[in-house]
Amino acid sequence: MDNRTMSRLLAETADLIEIDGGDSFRIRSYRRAAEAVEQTTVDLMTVVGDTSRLLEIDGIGKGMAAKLQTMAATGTLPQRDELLARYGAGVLELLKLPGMGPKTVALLWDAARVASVDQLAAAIEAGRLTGLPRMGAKQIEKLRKGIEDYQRSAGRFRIDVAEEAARQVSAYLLKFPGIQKVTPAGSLRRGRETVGDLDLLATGPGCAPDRAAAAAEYVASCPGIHDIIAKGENKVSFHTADGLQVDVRLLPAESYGAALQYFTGSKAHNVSLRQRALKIGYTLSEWALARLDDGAIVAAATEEEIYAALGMDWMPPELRENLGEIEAAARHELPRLIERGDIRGDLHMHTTASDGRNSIREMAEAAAACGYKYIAITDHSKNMAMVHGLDEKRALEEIQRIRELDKQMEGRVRVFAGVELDILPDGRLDLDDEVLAQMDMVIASVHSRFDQSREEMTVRVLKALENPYVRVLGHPTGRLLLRREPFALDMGAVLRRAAELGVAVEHNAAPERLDLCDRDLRLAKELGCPIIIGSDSHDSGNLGKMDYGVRQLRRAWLAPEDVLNTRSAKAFLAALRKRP
Ligand code: DGT
Ligand code: CA
Ligand code: CA
Ligand code: ZN
Repeated sequence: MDNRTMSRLLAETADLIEIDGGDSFRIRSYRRAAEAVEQTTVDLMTVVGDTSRLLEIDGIGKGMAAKLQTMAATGTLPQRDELLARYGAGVLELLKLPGMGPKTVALLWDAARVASVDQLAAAIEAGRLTGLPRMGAKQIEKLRKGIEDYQRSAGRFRIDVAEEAARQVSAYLLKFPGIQKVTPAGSLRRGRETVGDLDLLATGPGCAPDRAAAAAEYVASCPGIHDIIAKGENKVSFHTADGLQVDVRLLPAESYGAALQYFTGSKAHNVSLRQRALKIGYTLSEWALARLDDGAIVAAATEEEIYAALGMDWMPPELRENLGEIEAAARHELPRLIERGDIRGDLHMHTTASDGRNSIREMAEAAAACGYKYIAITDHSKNMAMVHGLDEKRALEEIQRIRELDKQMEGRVRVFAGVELDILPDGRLDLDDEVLAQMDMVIASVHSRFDQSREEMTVRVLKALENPYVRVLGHPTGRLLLRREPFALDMGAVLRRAAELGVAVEHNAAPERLDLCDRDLRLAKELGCPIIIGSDSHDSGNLGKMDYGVRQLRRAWLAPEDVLNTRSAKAFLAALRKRP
């Protein structure tokens, strides 16, 4: 353990004691020791056995000397561990937010049981900080901004944000005469719901290894660059103003396929693929698939050639996670994955009746323009008071309006009447059965009390499924990517019961949700639970975001027949849970 780490552990312990309302003398002695350890030029690990040497350091007394010895011997501090067990490691993350000290963390913990950045974001979102001492609107806004900045720099970016950045950088790159083609690789090409950094591959006559200098110069002048991380002949890395890292690689056309394969990954897929290549006497690199013995190139220009030379079918990037796709491609048994064009209806959208921005008609027209045959209008129910959710009376009126509009659409797009119905904290539902009985599409969703225990939440959701009018479980984990963790839930139990009852689970395609995730979608299929996809659009311009969801379905190996809304309107309705 180096001095820096020891100093950090001591400082964190001081903060934790302060959060815990501990003795100020103790807090000060930890802080002084942290400073002393930080400042000293002595490498403490080399002298830690000699107490007298430790005591020579200004700021270290007998008690602290013993603590340094404990840290050196065990790599940790019992006082710190104890407090972390009480509050969770998330409080240390909270302390990294701008303007956040132990006193504020203590206040947030006492008043709102907030103990992590995600919980703070959720508490702000839910308005739970309003009215707390020292938490005026200005202060809350500052916290919100701080969280945004923190999360931006702490790491990953949503797929829609990354895709927009890829689009902008690509458009710029393609204006350079020597660049003819730009392809996103990495996690974005594999359709992951978040990306760590953006990998862009560019090729064309100006990208050859020995004459890419001008192209690299051009890349480095891309508008919107915050700082250049690295600049070589064939690779330029930079941050955008939002903090997203972009790696641009310039490649000759003859090895483009090998590079695309390599930089698409995933790493686990590549490792497995390389082993397969070695077994048949080939070596696979970012430049080519070549023979081991004489280095002769076997394939390099396209991915298809490379996979074919390895005895495999080409496979969609969404499958490349080393989850059996290599074996399936070698057996020529890859599934025909679902595509956006297979989706015939969008089953989750809001209108001005609750928190949407468009009318029923506008949503229907937008759906027609997308080529859909049917939609369901699913506004919120009354428990969502802040968005003016529908009570029984308004829900009945909305059903009327939907039926009328459905007639007026004359079959161009069928418009189903539905609701996104709150599952109340005790598992009861938010509208009377008599009203639900008149709807085609009842999506039941959890929108409150995300903090319930796994048992409570599981009982709550299972109870909701038992209502015979519930046909779909909406966004089943409630996650908001990079903002709110999925709530605790026994997913296996819920999906099994849904399968028995014929309740479908939703994949919510809104890019901030993408819920269920790919792994749980695979589980749903395994358990025989019907699956639907909906865009959860709150704006007629958002229907196209369905694409992000389709990519998650593909990552879950789903074929068109695995998803109910690839069927005709009639077949779709027939496949839903039967009403009593
Ligand atoms: P990310 O950026 O964290 O969302 O995930 P990726 O998959 O985009 O990872 P990244 O950007 O580090 O690398 C892009 C691809 O390059 C990765 O999917 C596979 C390939 N790659 C990177 N490093 C290695 C490596 O050490 N070994 C192998 N086999 N492939 C690698
Ligand atoms: Ca990446
Ligand atoms: Ca990268
Ligand atoms: Zn919802």
